[in-house]
Amino acid sequence: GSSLTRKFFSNTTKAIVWGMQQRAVQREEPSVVAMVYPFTGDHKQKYYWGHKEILIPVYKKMSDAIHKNKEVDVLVSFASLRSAYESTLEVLEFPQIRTVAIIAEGIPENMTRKLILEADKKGVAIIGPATVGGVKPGCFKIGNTGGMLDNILHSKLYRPGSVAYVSRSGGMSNELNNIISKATDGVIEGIAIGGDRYPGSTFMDHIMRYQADPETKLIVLLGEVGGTEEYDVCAALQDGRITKPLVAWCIGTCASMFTSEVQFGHAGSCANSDRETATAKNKALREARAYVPDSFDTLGELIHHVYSELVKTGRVVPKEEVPPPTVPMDYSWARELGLIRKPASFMTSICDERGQELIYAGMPISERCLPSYVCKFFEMCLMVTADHGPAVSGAHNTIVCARAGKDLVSSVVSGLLTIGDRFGGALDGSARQFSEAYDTNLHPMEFVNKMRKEGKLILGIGHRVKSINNPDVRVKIIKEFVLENFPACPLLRYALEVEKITTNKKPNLILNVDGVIATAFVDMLRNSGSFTSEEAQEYINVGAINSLFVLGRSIGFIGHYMDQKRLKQGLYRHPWDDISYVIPEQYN
Ligand code: Q5B
Repeated sequence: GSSLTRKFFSNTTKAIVWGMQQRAVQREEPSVVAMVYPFTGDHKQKYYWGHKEILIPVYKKMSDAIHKNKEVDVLVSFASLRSAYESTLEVLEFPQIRTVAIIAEGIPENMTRKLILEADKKGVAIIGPATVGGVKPGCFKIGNTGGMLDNILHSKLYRPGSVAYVSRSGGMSNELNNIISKATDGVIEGIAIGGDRYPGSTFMDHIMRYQADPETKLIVLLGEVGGTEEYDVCAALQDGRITKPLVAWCIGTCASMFTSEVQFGHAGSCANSDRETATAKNKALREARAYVPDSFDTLGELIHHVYSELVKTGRVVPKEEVPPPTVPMDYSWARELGLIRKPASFMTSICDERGQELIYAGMPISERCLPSYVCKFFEMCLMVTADHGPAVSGAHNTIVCARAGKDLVSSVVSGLLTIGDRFGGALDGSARQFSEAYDTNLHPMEFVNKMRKEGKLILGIGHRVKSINNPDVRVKIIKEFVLENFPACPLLRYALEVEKITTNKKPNLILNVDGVIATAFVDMLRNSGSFTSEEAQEYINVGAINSLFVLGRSIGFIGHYMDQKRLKQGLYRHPWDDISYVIPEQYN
């Protein structure tokens, strides 16, 4: 109602914020003393206060927030358009709250009107809905009004000036902050009443507050196409309720250039009659002795002109310029502006997920970077290494672990821990041994003898159950594919020569699945043309080849885990008759 001529904000204003709007709190603190967020229990949230961080209580219930903070009389509501109606009605039940700012856009008009009616009955001022709110420099800032800190400093919103404004649009209120700070000694208060057809408080509500405030010397009104509220201002100018100089402009004059009716961004910004056009309202304001520029472009000049006259005639004593407070800049914002840098703690070169498409090693995932025979080779390796039955060390561990009631990750990890030079996972060692021998031109026989002399096993040779009489089909599949498809495979051929010698000694000393994959992998790295020789060597050194076995076998372990759970297998205990108890004789 128009009787709300009291000051809404002072430098002791305390407010509650409804909703988890981090930014709205960060810069208003300590005027924000509590938050309401019905979706979590009572807790505390950290917010910046200058260089420090402070804790602000968050309440689940509005009643708790209000009762525990008796000094609060403002509520800034970031409730969504769905919950704003209910939560505002709730807050109106508490006489302690005198001003409510509703940020949400899109609240149904019938609900807004009910809210306005209820608020009027209780003498509560509503700012919004569909607004960024407002600002009273040196006292209070609603929500995100004024923009980022650099903008607040630029528009001198850290200290009061002499000019008060009211606008509909929040975006345009930022422009007014800028214009007024350049044309005058700055803003003393600015409110954006919001773009809905039925705003909770009107231009006149705020203009009459500014009229009543002795510190406000000049009033700026930024109206817009749609509605007839500006005519109330004309009437007040004409009947002497407004005596302070008022500079006014209604935006949307371009609407007349369109042949059809134009709906601008706000729900209320559409002229339903000639009277509601921006041109008609500007004319009426001018006739009612408001200062009206020829266009928005000259609004700043006119404000400056009127302000200068006030200074000249002594009605305004420009406020003394105070140095802006030092406010630390947010780290993320400073980084975005390129003002600071810091050495990164992590480096990565394989994956960049920040853009729309995932990039692997500089290559969008939709593009294939390796020759198709290489991709096929990888696929085959993963298939043949995925599982080799429940009896092998890794699967056995996974099964025992699963049967001990452990979870998937624990059981799989238990299996993975067996991977190494003995039970599969001898690939890196195998690649190293074979390539070193081949690169130093050792004859396969010399290599076998050398290893024997050194008492070392040849990694990639030998199998517990497979032999030349019981060939390992996995090895056969990979071997045939590589011999047929790789441009060159000298290391695999070398390993096959070694196999001829070892199987001559013992039929189970075959080139095993690790050996065939390891030597083929080195051939791929060296001969596919996709890697430099340095890169190829580096992959061998960093253990890239074992990763194929680890990756493939993880699939098998997952399978064994699931299988055991599905078969409802109970705790495993190894049978006594399968354990040879070697007890020292004196204890028998
Ligand atoms: N001898 C694999 O041995 C096994 C020799 C060797 C020279 C060798 C053994 C070995 C190297 C490691 C390796 C990965 C332990 C295998 C795989 C995955 C799997 C598993 C599955 C799956 C088997 C008997 C005689 C001794 C030894 C000599 C043995 N290996 N000489 N170089 N590499 N290989 N691991 O049968 O004179 O009698 O004292 O460690 O590549 O297995 O399915 O089960 O998918 O899960 O236990 O397929 O070869 O033979 O140790 O009793 O030795 O042969 O010096 O000579 P065995 P041992 P001597 S990929």
